[in-house]
Amino acid sequence: MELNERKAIIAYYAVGFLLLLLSNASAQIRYSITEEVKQGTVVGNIAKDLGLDTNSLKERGCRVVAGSTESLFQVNQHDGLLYVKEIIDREDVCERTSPCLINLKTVLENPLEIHYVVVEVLDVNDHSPSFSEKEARLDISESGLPGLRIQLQAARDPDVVKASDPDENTNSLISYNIPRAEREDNKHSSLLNINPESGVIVALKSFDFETLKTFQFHVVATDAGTISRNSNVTVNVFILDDNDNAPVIMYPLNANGSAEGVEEIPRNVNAGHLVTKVRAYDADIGYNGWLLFSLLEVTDHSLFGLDRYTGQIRTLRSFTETDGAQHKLVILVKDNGNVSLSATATVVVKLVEPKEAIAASDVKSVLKADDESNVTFYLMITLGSVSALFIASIIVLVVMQCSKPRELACRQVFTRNKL
Ligand SMILES: [Ca+2]
Ligand SMILES: [Ca+2]
Ligand SMILES: [Ca+2]
Ligand SMILES: [Ca+2]
Repeated sequence: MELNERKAIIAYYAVGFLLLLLSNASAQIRYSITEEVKQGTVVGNIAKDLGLDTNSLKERGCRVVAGSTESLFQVNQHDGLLYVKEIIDREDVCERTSPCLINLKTVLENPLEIHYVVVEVLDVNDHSPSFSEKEARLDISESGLPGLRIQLQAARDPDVVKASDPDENTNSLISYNIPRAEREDNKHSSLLNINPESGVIVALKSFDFETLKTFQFHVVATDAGTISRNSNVTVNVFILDDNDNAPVIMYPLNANGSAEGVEEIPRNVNAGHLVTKVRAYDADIGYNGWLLFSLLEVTDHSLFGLDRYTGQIRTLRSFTETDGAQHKLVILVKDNGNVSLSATATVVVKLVEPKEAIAASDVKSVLKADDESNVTFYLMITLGSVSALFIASIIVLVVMQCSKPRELACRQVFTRNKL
């Protein structure tokens, strides 16, 4: 530090000390007011509390100053009352500091007189707890067990907690709850509990993605002010899929429910002949439900091929005399979950001689022809009945006309019939 600078600092403090000696500074006085009071609200009587002559206040230029900033208070030079110059927001002046103290100096001149005044601004519950977002997202894995704990975003309240006095209202002490009415109406939110102090949500049971994908509920944050304030957040819950379903074989499926089937094909089919298609279903989604097929067992690998995506089984070559008449294939169907689940299907392929195939085909044709002739027979009977009914209706009409007293009508009918 330069010598000149040191001299300047020493001179500054010396002048300050001299002014202090010259001035008549007294002990400080202390007032308190609540925030948000109207302009003009009286804080205290400075003249009375400091023992000043009210008649000389104006003459001596009595005023209050608050450091370098504009004072929020003003003194009346006629009666010495200190009053609020503008509305004070405690959260703006002191943020979360407690107590909130504003230091003022009451200054009088001729002779210079300085008095220190401290005004404490008391909190009122003028802020509701608030969540940073109006909506929150909660992802819950369907594999989450009951008792799963999920932390919800904390709500904030700019008012202060008066921890020094537990009996006093605590304007920013927040408690959380899920409204009772909502718990009664929304069966899904009744499956959740919330810790009132921490806001931690606890799942009372596990969820099943396959039956419930999403639901919504509200969390209310309430402060502990004498007249409490609250706000709420909408929580959108998304149940996340897990691989909790194994593939289910839809075909082949025999009468007792096992995934086994027999397929007969002529021995003379060419390579590429479609033997059958294994069909399977998985209730999960995405990779957890994406199925791949593979041959787990096959009597002859050169004979049959399996499409890993479609489950189609086709012949790979023509059959020869030496190929057996029956082939067993075991197909593995696997999903693509992280821990994959699987099922198996068994297909027995029987090779039948072309003659047998033709014979089987002939039997089918005969049955089909029989069916067709039966249909024709029933059609003829129906047509005959309709025609008979029509003729009978005409005869009845003629008889009715003849039975009328006017002969002319009868003659007319006969004449028309002759024509
Ligand atoms: Ca509050
Ligand atoms: Ca407040
Ligand atoms: Ca699942
Ligand atoms: Ca699955």
